[in-house]
Amino acid sequence: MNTSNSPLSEEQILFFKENGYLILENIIEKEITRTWLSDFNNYFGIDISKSDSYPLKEKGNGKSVNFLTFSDKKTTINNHPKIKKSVQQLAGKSIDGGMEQFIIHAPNPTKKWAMPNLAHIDLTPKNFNWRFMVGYTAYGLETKKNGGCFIFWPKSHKKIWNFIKENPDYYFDTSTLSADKIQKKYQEIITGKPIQFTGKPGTVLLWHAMLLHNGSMNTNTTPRIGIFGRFGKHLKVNETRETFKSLWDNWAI
Ligand SMILES: O=C(O)CCC(=O)C(=O)O
Repeated sequence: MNTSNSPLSEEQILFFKENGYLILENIIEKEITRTWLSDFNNYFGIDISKSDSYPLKEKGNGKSVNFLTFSDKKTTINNHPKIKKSVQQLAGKSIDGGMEQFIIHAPNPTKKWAMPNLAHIDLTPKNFNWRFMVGYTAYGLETKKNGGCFIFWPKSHKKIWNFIKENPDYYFDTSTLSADKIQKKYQEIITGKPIQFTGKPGTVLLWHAMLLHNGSMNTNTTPRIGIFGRFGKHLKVNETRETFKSLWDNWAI
């Protein structure tokens, strides 16, 4: 990785196209990842070292919560110059960051880790006039195996795109089926071993919008502090989100 306007190498771009994800190690500076931790502490009013009393609700993957308060917009990943340039290299200059959030999975060390029952792709709401292209995940604390990792199925972006092309009833943008039914179908067609994204703060996982993924249980002793966001393009009048001519039709690669 270099620092020019084209930070990604050809190998990285090919890897992203083939696998639907790309891991950028140590791309975010420590000063920034530290602010995420203090945002987390301020939000809960707790000290990070006291990991047994997070005021979180029980959900499918354990206790989790979404919250949206970044203390400083400059410290969000959407605005990070190296990330933005990398995403622009993949998806073109007119891409914008949006829908950034923290998603926390509280520690649950007394439980036995198990795979999540369901997985999904992020269906951008129909009335959201945006072509969602690249998602990202980063962590505020080092996240190890079974520690509430973001789980994803490599190469699933291609299978899901091809499936929708052949089965337009399952295209979320125009489908009359419920989101639940659509997601279940996507899950049915994906086989193979998923990957738990483990990493230190500062490392960012970029993922294709149609990559099958989910959160997972955190049976370790530290909270999973996830920072998530999405990059997409605002649609012009009468522009559709997908042409289904080529998977990379609206991309720069
Ligand atoms: O919490 C996670 O690791 C996954 C979150 C997720 O699936 C999503 O934001 O769509």
